[in-house]
Amino acid sequence: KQYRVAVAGATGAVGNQMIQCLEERDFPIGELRLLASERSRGKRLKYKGEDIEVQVLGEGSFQGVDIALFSAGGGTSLEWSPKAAQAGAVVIDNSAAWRMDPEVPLVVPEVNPHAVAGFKKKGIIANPNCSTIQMVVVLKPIHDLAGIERVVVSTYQAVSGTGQKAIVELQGQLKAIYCQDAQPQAKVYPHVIAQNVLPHIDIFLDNGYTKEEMKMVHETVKIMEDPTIKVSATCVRVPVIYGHSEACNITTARKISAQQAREALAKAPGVKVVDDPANKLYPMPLDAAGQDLTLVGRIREDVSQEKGLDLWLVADNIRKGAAANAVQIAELLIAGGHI
Ligand code: A2P
Ligand code: 11C
Repeated sequence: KQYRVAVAGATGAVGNQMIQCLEERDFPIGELRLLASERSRGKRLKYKGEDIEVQVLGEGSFQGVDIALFSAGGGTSLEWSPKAAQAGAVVIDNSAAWRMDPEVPLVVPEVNPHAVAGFKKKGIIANPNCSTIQMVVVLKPIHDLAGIERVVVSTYQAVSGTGQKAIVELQGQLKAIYCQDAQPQAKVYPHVIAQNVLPHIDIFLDNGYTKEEMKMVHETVKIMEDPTIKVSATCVRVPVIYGHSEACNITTARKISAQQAREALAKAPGVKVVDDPANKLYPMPLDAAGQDLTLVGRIREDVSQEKGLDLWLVADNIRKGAAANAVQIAELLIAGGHI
């Protein structure tokens, strides 16, 4: 069977990668509809060597569509996901708009694949935040083995998480500094990101955390289906283009050795252990970019507590953190006979 697929936000950093993931994974597509804003009217994008004209998202865009992948911002998702579902499509939404809605499943296929069935209530499945996705892929096998009580995570997030405009901004600032002997200008972020590190992602909340940090707290519990897991996060933007890195300190209910954790992770789906410090091998964004596995290394027993582990994980935030995870969810819908 072939499916009619729409990508809303097809011209963006994630939307573009969604098209590439559909192509690479040879998704059974009968018709591919590419949607964006008025700004992209008439633009053409390539899918399997064919030029497809981008259409302006509007009434009628989802008529006859089986699966609608959304990555066009929270406002667009809030307005258009229910309309797409109403028109008969199953929506897989990459924005934060629907993630914590109890009637919308939040799915990472390696962690809670069974949850996709819950799409029937609203016709929408939410794709988690990129920082959460890569962390839960690694937490799941450790939770199954030792029971995770608490995670303290610090992130090192790439600018592509903000979208195409932030990639252009970092590149422009680097060019100003190194090629033009000029002052770098900040527009997308409140400060210059080139040569800098910003402990600020998304808006600040009343409790002193940012919204990005609290997404990691709440989404982890929902995906892992365990409200007892406590998370505290510090989310930081670094001048990297692709690939989010995370330093995780984990407290477990039962003591496990670093080697036991390494063995469980080596068997886990979607994970690749890169942990050979003697040969200077550990996960890095340049190695994680352009592929769909979450790389984990620096796995060690925490010297400050008996039942604790420290580890370092890196994934491509646009692929596993967004586009690839969304396409995997679509594959689960087909495999489960839901569409
Ligand atoms: P456009 O390129 O026409 O502005 P990114 O996350 O890289 O910034 O990309 C955002 C994506 O969402 C782009 O494809 C953008 O289209 C699309 N988008 C933004 N606002 C709207 C809207 N109101 N309707 C449809 N698509 C939108
Ligand atoms: C970032 N994680 O790196 C964000 C991007 O909730 O989907 C994705 C925000 C979200 O900036």
